[in-house]
Amino acid sequence: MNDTRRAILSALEDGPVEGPALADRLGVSRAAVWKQIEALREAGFGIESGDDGYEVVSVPDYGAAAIAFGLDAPYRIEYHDRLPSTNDRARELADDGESDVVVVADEQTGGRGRLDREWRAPSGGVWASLLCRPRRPPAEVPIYTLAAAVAVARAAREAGVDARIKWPNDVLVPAADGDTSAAGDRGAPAERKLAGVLTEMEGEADRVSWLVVGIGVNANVDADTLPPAATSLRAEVGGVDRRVFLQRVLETFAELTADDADLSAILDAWRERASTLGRRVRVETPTETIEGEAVDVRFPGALVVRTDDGERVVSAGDCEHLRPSEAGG
Ligand code: BT5
Repeated sequence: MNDTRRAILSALEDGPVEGPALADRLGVSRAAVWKQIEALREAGFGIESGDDGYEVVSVPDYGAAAIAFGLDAPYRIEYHDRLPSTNDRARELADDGESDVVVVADEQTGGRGRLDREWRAPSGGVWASLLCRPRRPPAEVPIYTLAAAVAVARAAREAGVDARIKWPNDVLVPAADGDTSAAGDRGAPAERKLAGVLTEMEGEADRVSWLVVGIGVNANVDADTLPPAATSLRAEVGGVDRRVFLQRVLETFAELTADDADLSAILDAWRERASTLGRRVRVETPTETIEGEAVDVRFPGALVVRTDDGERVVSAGDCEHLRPSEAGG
């Protein structure tokens, strides 16, 4: 999309504007405005011209211009119908020196989870990677991942889904009564995974160079195209407006991580939506397995686990929710 088109859309976000005023504001001719309005109509925007001027009356379902239209967050949107992985594309943009860009794809053919696990990403999901350059030390990066989980959980709740966060950043939905197919090997209470977050970064000891927060939400996809313990917004509530959903995620993330924001407030927002706190958990860290009751989360995102040998603070690992009866083994 060219700059004039983007400027026209931004000018029309708050209501109708007359053609001549639009031309003045943008410093282009009225004919140029007309031409770009036509191009926007061809791109799927419903734009009426009435007594008050041009007015946007409908927005395309999805795509860069649609997501940017009305977005209250300082990010540029780059959209692709299909990519191997939005995180990989965001990393390329990082190498090019860019920042504050969100790469969005309708479908990913090589989606990645943590530790190089596969992430299924069929058409219809919300697959997005946000590239930014926070002025923070790398040690604080986990808090951004938590912020992304909070943002997804909040948007999902607004869509009517009982979304909860499993430490550190999975968004889960309790399975319906009697649904045991999502239970783990050890028959843990059934919760289905709605979304995951993959954060990647590059930095030096005292400063992050770039940060890519990859967010994957099973939005308008059928559950049978996903792994068995997964669910989707479609399966839970019959689908959502992906454009509005992603806008809400990005807006919450931007608000929580703004330069002047108090990052510890993210922990409160996370606690409010946590499924893990108060539960018996088993956490596999790179070096050991820790079992006990998850009692709190601590800045910048560590889990505090009360074990038989006292409290342990775990900063990274895979967490499994256990049934109370599984305590001790
Ligand atoms: C995650 O990893 O949960 C991070 C997922 C991040 C995906 C986004 S999409 C946009 C961006 N671009 C990328 O390439 N990635 C990011 P992890 O906690 O390791 O969970 C991975 C595990 O979840 C897999 O081993 C499967 O068991 C399961 N899984 C795979 N696809 C899934 C899906 N669509 N929904 C739910 N679970 C899934």
